[in-house]
Amino acid sequence: MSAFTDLWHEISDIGGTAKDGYVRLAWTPPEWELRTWFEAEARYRDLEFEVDGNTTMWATWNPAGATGPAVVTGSHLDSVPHGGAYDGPLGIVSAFLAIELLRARGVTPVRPVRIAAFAEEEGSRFGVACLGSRLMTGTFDPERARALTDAAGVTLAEAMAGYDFDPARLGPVPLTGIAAFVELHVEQGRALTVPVGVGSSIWPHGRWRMDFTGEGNHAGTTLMGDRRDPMLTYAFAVLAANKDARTHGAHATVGRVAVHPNATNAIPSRVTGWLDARAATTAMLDELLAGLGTKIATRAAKDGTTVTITAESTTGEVGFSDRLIDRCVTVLGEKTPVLPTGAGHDAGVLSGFVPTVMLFVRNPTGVSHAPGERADDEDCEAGVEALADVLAELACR
Ligand code: HGY
Ligand code: MN
Ligand code: MN
Ligand code: MN
Repeated sequence: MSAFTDLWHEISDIGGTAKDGYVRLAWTPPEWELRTWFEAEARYRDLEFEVDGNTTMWATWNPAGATGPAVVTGSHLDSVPHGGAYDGPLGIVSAFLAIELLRARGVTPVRPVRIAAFAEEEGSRFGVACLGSRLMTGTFDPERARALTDAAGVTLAEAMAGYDFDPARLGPVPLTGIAAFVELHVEQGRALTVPVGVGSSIWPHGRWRMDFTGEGNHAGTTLMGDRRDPMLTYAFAVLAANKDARTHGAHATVGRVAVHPNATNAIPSRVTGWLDARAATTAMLDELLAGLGTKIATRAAKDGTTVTITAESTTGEVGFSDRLIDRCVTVLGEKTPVLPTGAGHDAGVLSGFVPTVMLFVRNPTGVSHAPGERADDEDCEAGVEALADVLAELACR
């Protein structure tokens, strides 16, 4: 077995279901198990371990003579519900192994090299994507974060406190200690046909909560013409989002819905749908949202329902550091593909504050956020080598 398969298998059962992927939500038992693994791994590898106020875990290689801001690599350990194994953890496992490789090569960095594992990257529990990195960079209000609730009504503050984390410590962390951030991640479509590529940019994207209200009533006795059914407005919104995304060359998805009272024989009184929308430019995304807002409001008036659309989290256009992209391509070979992605990442949040770049590892299925997400071991090994080469380039001079 390779060093990669060995370490990968240490976490491959954590949060796994028999046939339906991984459920590793922030501040839950499986995520805690991953946290325990991360800490043990850091200590075993003689890296300094710490957890900051946003519950980001850090493992630092600080060899004698290393000074100044660190080169940081890392990703996240949480997953979407019933997601794949690679989205997030691949960047963490690769980071430990890249440091191992650099040590084996006798490389001595002049700057510390740190691994970061950010919390609630998927926003699968509390709705806000990249919450840990947003809090760190001061782009999300800690007060608002503490009050976020999950599907069971548990607040984020309560969820954190359940693991003895102090919610009062949420908030910005000085970024002056970071010279550069490199996130290695599984590629999430079919865009990469060689083992490793370099990220160029992230599509602007966001999440919008759509609340539809109508009148709950009996399914058998309410005349069809008397109904004020929010499910109809919701269904219209889903179809309109799909249709308009196609005409705008954008992506729109409604992957989550809540219905009240959720009974087969009752016209619902409330439906909430969550829209995820992404486009190549902010102008395209804004145009898509504006058009949809108008169409859905018109439809609601016709249905006798109401709709309110609220942004839960948004990320503008992200372009990674040209200088870092050039250095990655120089180190990895001039033929290395440089590609954009429609997926969001902590790297996207950090790129507004520190020089940032991403490395992508080929995904042979093109599936992500689902159990079919894959990366071949050989490609992951190539990813570790690439990350080690890039860290050496950034941390040794
Ligand atoms: O949703 C996303 O794009 C990311 O994987 N968090
Ligand atoms: Mn993801
Ligand atoms: Mn991810
Ligand atoms: Mn009845």
